[in-house]
Amino acid sequence: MWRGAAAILAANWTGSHTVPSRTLYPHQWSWDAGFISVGLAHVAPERAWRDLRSLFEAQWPDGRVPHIVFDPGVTERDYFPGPSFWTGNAPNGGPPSPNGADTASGNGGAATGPGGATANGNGNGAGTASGNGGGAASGNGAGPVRLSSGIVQPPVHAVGAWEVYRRRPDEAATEELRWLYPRLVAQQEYLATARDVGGAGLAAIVHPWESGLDNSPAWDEALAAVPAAVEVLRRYARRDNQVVSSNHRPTDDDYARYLSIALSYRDAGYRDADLADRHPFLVECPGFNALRGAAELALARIAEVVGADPAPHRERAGAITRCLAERLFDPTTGMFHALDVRTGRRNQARCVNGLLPLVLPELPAGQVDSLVDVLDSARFGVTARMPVPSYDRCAADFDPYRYWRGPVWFNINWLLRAGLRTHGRDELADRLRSALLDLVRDSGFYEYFHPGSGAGIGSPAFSWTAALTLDLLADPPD
Ligand code: 2M8
Repeated sequence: MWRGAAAILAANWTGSHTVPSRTLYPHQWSWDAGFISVGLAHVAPERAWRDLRSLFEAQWPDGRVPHIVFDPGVTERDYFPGPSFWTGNAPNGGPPSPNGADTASGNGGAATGPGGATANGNGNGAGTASGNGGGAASGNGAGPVRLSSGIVQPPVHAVGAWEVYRRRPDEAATEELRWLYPRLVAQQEYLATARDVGGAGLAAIVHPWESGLDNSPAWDEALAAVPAAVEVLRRYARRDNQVVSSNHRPTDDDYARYLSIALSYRDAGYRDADLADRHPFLVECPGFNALRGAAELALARIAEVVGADPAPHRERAGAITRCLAERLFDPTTGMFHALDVRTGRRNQARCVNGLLPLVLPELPAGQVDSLVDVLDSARFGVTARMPVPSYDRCAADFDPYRYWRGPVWFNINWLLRAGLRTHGRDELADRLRSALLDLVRDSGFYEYFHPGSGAGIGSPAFSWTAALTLDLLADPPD
């Protein structure tokens, strides 16, 4: 299994970064890169550092780390929505030309990023509206320009960087941490300020894609209020449905709304000022915010290595934990729920992101007990065979095939196992680890898995499944 997982990571390595999947996701994805680094730490730490550097070279001047950094060598046809959609450079707003990736650059001059990073951005610093929309161009001056999307994903990179460092804490790794630290801090700062739309200390996501759990039922209500950009979708061709079955992916209706939200953000220059007045989708996700907290704790450790003050990071982690505990926990369901900032309502669906606050060590003991009960109940139960599904098994609309609406995902389960260990629930954590390893042993390194049969779904050679398998194999129970 070890060799199989390492081979997938090697095959998905492009020379500067790892793609999630050659067939389905041929660019670099933000939170994938964080999980991938955790696995690369065991087999190729130099690639782990390069991967993280690649991503952060594309960081925007305002601190945001884009959810996709596009590979200029990949054509527009190989992934939708590609760079011309995000930059707004598709001719007349129509379908992108195959050469869009090559022509969509040149939006502006160099801007100085956080920590002295130089990014050839397009002036999308916080608060500046750029008529040309987003799609920051990355780079340190060397190599081709890499355009990006303008939205983010959960900040798991500090956790990844810390894992890579602690597996081999030599001078080269310390140097990498010195380079990354100010950039990771800027990423956190962006989320803590520009994205605190609700004003309570939690970051709001502006698109379901920012959660990483794209079509989770957690967004259904908020999404229903968004107009569907049916005409826009019609002008493009979805690529995902040509690669895997459309029953295993978000629906066209979902996509029409995803495009509508992305266009709204893009056409406002990816500005975050006044989001509450104009943006159609603003939701506080418990998973996203729990991972912000976990990032602060990893930053505290990194700060100690690079000679910075760890105390403010620990304080921020504590503050995020308190906000989550007060604002997103529902005692009637015993778990956390996403809050729609536009309506002030908490979504009632029981989704797996509502269990992720378990990664926070200072979560009140009563909430920890409650999450563990839900996790081990019939809704999410870790049976001897199966890890935790992405949605409540007892829900009427539980769908064992459709992406984040039922199937089992490796990255989420890896985080839940870490959370269980944080709270001393070792027996359950060990069961989860065994179930995850059984799954890949029987089915392969798939993107996601049927929560009943364990059959693999989506991409068959998926990077974070391979990476986190390596980590589980290297980390047996005490
Ligand atoms: C999926 O999301 C992308 C959009 O970002 C897509 O469906 O095209 C999600 O599973 C997300 O969490 C993941 O990071 C990405 C790449 O693996 O794919």
